[in-house]
Amino acid sequence: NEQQYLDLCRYVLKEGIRKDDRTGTGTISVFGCQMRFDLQEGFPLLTTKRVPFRLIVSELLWFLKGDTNLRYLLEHNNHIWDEWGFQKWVESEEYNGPDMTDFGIRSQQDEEFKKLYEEQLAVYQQKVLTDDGFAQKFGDLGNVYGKQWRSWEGADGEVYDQIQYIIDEIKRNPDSRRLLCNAWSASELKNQQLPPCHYAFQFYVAEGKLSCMFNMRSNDVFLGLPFNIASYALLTHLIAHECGLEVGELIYTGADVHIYSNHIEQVEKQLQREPRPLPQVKLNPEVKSVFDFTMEDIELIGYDPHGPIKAPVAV
Ligand code: THF
Repeated sequence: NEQQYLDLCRYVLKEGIRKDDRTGTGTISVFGCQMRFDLQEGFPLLTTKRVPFRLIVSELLWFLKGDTNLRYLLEHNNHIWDEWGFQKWVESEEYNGPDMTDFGIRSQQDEEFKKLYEEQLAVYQQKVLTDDGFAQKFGDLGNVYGKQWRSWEGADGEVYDQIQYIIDEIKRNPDSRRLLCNAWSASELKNQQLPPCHYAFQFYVAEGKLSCMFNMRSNDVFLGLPFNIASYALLTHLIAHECGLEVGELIYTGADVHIYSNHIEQVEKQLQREPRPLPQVKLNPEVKSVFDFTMEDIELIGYDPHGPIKAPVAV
């Protein structure tokens, strides 16, 4: 199971082509990959480095609430999206602190700047948490995943809940080939701090098991992909739970699959490690609806990973 991820890392290191990117970091990249995880074999959270599961849970619950504001994530001590909201603030008229142009790349190259950046980021986080007006204006990432999943605005002016549709349809017509959620909307790209990376996913029911395939246009193999696999595995568990199904397979399809040039040493370190048995996820049986889960209702059992490996995120 995990071996596939490690093989994908090896493949990108070996065959990847040097390619510049939006963030100015540089990547090695391949185009077009697929992996399949049998969810019956265990929960696909990497064991060759510690992956912070609680961040995956709070991010997924945030999507499922239809929320797009960082406040919820900050309340759960989840900082994986901070940079994208921060960017909105420092590029606005209202920001009058030190110049933060290209803060992502500069904070990695310049120690002095990094201090200034961390100060400003702390100010930003505090304001999002405590100032409602500020949070509304600068804490919101725009019409990102939560909005598209739960309140898609149709060309007809109606609002569509794609997750509810999938659940209703699985219960009514499990053989459906339309169990699909699309987060990519041509008319919304300008209203999103970052266009969706995992832009669509589809479910499939056979022999009492729920499978899921998710598609990624762009994928950061070292930092993002371990999160994305675990997130869609968990979503599959939640929906299977509500619909009274077992879990089946999780299938990943990636397009521009890349390793950032400043993650290569970390990947090589990880590749030295032996995978350990996979953990299991346990859901509170009292909770019926996917939308009612809280952090406490989702438990990870038997996770015994190797140590964490740190790496800078490209913004
Ligand atoms: N941009 C880039 N460059 N990579 C991504 O993976 C990514 N995402 C989301 C949006 N833009 C992206 C954000 N998801 C981490 C994990 C997922 C992220 C962003 C960052 C991260 O830094 N993980 C650390 C732990 C961080 C912590 O403990 O706070 C790790 O070691 O796993 C892909 O969806």
